[in-house]
Amino acid sequence: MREALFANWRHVFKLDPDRPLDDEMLDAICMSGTDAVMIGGSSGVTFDNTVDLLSRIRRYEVPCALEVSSADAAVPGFDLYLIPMVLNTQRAEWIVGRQAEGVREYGSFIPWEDTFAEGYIILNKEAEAARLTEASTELDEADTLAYVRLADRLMRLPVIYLEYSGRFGDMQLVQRAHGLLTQGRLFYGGGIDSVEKAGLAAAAADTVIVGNVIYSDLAAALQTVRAVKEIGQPL
Ligand code: 1GP
Repeated sequence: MREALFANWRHVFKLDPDRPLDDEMLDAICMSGTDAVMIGGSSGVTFDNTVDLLSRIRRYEVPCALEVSSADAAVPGFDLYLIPMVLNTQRAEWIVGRQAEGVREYGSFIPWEDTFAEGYIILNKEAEAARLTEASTELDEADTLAYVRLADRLMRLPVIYLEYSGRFGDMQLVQRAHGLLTQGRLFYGGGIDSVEKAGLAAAAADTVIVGNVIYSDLAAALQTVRAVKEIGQPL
């Protein structure tokens, strides 16, 4: 098996195809030096708006990944497909149910070599993804680390994603989670809106995902790239 495309990604911008982004802003994102652009969102992601955004990003060399939350919006032509499995959901359909339906429907078209599971652990109860999936977000540290270990050691998932979307998380916890991993890569996302937070997240996680601030303060979003890259590796 060849090395996964994301094996060395440190910084990723996550774009929501349901939110407007003009050409100038998209140019700045794609030329920012980020390692990749990921398209994803908890709601409003459709085949059409995903195709539209992909075709605009394809003018650039930056790798482009699709986080597939709905099989209907699985668009061909991405460099990488990431399939979330929400480990702390109370509804089994978000662990493997919807994924199984997608495989049943599109199995023969799935580029398996470029498709990887992400073990999501959602820790912000206000996040749209937490509401949608009815995630048990009130986990203490021992619970959270148990999920991390289970994902890494038992399920051997290639990506373990600590998701605080909308709020900056507990970096000590993220760092401890990182310290437990033996084979998976730790993605962190949530509330990064400054150089300082980007640096803290980069010191704790393998890959830092920056989303919302793109739409609220593009200049601050762009500065996170350098802030992450300056921290060579998580501590
Ligand atoms: C969302 O983890 C990402 O899925 C990034 O979070 O939007 O809060 O930056 P933010």
